[in-house]
Amino acid sequence: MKKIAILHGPNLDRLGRRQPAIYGTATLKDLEKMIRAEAKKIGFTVTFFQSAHEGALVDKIHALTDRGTEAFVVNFGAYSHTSIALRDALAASGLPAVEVHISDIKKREKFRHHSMTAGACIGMISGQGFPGYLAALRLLAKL
Ligand code: CA2
Repeated sequence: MKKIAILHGPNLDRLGRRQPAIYGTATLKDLEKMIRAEAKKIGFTVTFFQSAHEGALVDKIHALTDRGTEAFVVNFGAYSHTSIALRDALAASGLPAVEVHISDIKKREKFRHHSMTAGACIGMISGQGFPGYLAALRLLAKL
């Protein structure tokens, strides 16, 4: 059974409360329920962590790596576009990671088109809504 950590960045705890046209009406809790159900089907155990703080996410990647996590599914929110620190933390973990974006970042403002952190991931899934996270789990299941 693979141990997977799902990391959520800033503002993802606001899902379902604002901007439903972009992010839908379901909450982070709903998303985690969906992920848990898919993980159970595949035979993964999942843990979740959300923070608005870049350093807290970096520290969590290191701690989870040291405690036996085997892969990551990450949506670092706006930090995806800027954070060399998060990219380095994922790379330092040596673990496979899949980056997910609920919205299609290529179809939004230009400043969202590039992901800094995707460079340390084995794949990026963007614009599939919440099912993108399930696709990320299935991708990791193939490794
Ligand atoms: O599409 C995605 O998943 C994003 O990672 C979401 C981030 C955004 O900064 C990225 O460019 C793309 C934003 C997180 C969610 O923000 C919300 C804001 C208000 C209400 C609900 C969510």
